[in-house]
Amino acid sequence: MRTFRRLSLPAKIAVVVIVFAVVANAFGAFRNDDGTSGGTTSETLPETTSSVPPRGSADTTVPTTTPAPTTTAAPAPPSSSGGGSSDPLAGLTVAAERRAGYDRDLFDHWIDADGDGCTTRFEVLIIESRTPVSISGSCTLSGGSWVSPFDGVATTNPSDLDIDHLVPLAEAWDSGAHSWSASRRRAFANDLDLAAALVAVTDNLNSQKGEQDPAEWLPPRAAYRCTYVRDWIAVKKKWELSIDPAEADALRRVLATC
Ligand SMILES: [Ca+2]
Ligand SMILES: [Ca+2]
Repeated sequence: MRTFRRLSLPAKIAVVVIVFAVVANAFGAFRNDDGTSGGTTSETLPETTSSVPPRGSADTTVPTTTPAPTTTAAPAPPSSSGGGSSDPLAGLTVAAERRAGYDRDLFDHWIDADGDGCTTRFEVLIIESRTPVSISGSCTLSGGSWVSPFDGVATTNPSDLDIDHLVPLAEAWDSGAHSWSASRRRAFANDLDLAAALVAVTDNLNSQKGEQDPAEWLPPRAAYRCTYVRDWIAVKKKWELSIDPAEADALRRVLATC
């Protein structure tokens, strides 16, 4: 300080200018080093980091959010599990039978619906004859020939044949007909529209079958059983009759062999 006092005014000014220049130069050096030197000062300068988002965090989060790999895992439709739609018993209700109140006379059967003199019984014989049938008098048939599907026995004598309700009247009652009107029971008992509903069969087999369903009785002719069971199902479906659990098992058991 003593030497500074001894200096002349121009010299002092020169010293001040030099000192100022050195200091100013030093500040300039710090600013230029911000981007390159990466010293501790660069981390504290807010100007450079404010315009650019925090790089470290931004750069790592972007790539993790842009890919969406979840869409490849989503489509997994197990719709190829067919089989349910091919169930031959689909649409049938499985329920316990209900016998209370049954009387065969509640089914008005063997009517002459079209008034031509031939009852339903004779209509079936005429339809199922394998040869032309002549009808005379009060529906007397001649010239017919039949083969009973239950046993394969052929006959030309219609009195050897019974007309079987494939689903017996009692079975129908047990599986839903108990809640029907009399006219619906009559329609069921005289169903000529569904070929499977009424079948001309050897009379003693019709008696043997009685009121039994496929869990209890099947036709003796094994080659016919698949048709018998399919026809049974067709009748039950048409008339919206239920099947009992044992009956359902029997139907499936037979169908598995077809
Ligand atoms: Ca008739
Ligand atoms: Ca049954």
